Amino acid sequence: MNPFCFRKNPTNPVIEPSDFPCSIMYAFNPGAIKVGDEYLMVMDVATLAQPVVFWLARSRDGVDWKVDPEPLDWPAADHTHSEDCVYDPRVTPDPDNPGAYLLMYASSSEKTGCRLGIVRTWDFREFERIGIVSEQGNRNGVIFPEKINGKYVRLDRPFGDPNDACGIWISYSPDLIHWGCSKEVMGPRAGLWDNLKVGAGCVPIKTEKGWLNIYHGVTNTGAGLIYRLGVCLLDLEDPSIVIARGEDAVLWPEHLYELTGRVPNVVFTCNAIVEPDNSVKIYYGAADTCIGLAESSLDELLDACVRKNALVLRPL
Ligand code: BMA
Repeated sequence: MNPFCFRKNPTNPVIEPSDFPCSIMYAFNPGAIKVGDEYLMVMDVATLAQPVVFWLARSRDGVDWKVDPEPLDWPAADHTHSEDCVYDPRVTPDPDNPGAYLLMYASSSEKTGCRLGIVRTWDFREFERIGIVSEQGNRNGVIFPEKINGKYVRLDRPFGDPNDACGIWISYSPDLIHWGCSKEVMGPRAGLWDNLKVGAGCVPIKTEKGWLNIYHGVTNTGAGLIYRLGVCLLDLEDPSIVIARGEDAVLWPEHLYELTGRVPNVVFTCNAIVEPDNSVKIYYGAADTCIGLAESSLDELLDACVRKNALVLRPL
């Protein structure tokens, strides 16, 4: 069994700030999907003047990307909230509207803090606001691609003080606007690579064995945080139940473009693309500065969900 289940593309980073038609500072944390034969990604972009906005890029082969001339035409916030900055878009096919997509994202404002927002789009040009759907102090929201027991389901990561430990929670909704029945799904693990914070990464992938999630885990080294990715499997009918959670990280910062940048030592993903041959692509933010591509397969990721690490010290 190969412990390195992701292979990073040798041409990484596949998108970097110099690929943009105008000067920007950083491009990272994309939500990426495949529509027909075309790959699309909506990414976080820090412009020279503003905090983070969303920007679209397209590709025919998943490696060479063409970045749009301008940021997305993002709908203005209504009177109910303010939004200075948007980031970390997760793109889910809309379970009720074939051909449409829901973007769940972090909506941040100096006045009201960070909350989760949802918009719907049919063409990635126009975006219809569904609403701001969490309390203050929440991000890393991910909507499942199917309703479960008639309800929309999401994972998210509520937080208090940004340096406190936090875990992945689940909530349910009849209409995408009102969410409830929230409970914790999994938290950090003492002694392992994800011992401080864990948050949902990609939109969950339905497999015969359960909902596969590639999640991020954070550890504090004393000299700063490290963001890595791991895998877990949630029950198909009741995704608040964790069936399996691999002990090993499956992707971690190791190359210069992942180790240095706006925020060093970060790999972070928002979506995974399953190809017809069951290979899996993730596009990931590297050091909150540029974007890498890593490839694996469903089989390798499912194996990684049940893998123990023989070197972990266990109580006698
Ligand atoms: C998380 C999010 C991500 C970011 C990561 C590392 O909390 O804010 O957007 O990539 O921190 O800075």
